[in-house]
Amino acid sequence: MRVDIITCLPSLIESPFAHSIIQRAIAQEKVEINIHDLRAYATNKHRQVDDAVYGGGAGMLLMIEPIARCIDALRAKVNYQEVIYMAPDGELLTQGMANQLSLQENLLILCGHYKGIDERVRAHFITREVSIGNYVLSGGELAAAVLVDSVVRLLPGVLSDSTSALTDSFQEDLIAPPAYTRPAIFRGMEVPPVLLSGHEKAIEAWRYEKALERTKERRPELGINY
Ligand code: 6GU
Repeated sequence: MRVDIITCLPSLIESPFAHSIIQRAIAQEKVEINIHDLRAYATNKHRQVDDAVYGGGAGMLLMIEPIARCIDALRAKVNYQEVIYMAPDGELLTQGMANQLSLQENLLILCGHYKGIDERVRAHFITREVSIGNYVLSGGELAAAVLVDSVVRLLPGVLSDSTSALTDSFQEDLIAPPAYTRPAIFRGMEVPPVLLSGHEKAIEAWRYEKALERTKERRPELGINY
């Protein structure tokens, strides 16, 4: 997979990709992540990428011209299945959306200011708008990092145990069951004995039951029909 990210704050979004699972996915060439500084596509000598809103009002909007130049330059080389704009009023990111995006070859992601971008960008360049939740962030960068993380970890070969993505919370609309590691007893707190029993079938049944219980208790809206 190839992911291109357009931002006017490149350093804000570099670090999340420089660690752990995503860093390894990049090193193993399962994904290529390219960050593009919008300022490099500015047209005036001040490298201006935002301007005041027509009609008045507070805040600055990202201008269409640098964005169009940047997207055009990228599109001349790469065929993107989706051109995503990170926006608080976009479609809510779900595990289902991450699964679907993980099947694509090339994604282009545009991060905006919190006041947003010129509406003509949304109308003419963007194929999909994504939000990571019902709260407002100061820009799209952190949201883009969340989106990319949720997608890249699903790419084949990225997680060492290939089944572990399938047992995540939210796959199958279930919350993951409780999990334990050594020691078996800590200050009198015991690990459920079934997990130490070695009975694979019994363990699987226990985990499924706990996953159902947890989902009902914590996130009943996720419910599949039990
Ligand atoms: Cl994608 N952007 C911003 N600015 N705020 C958000 C968001 C995105 N998702 C939730 N809040």
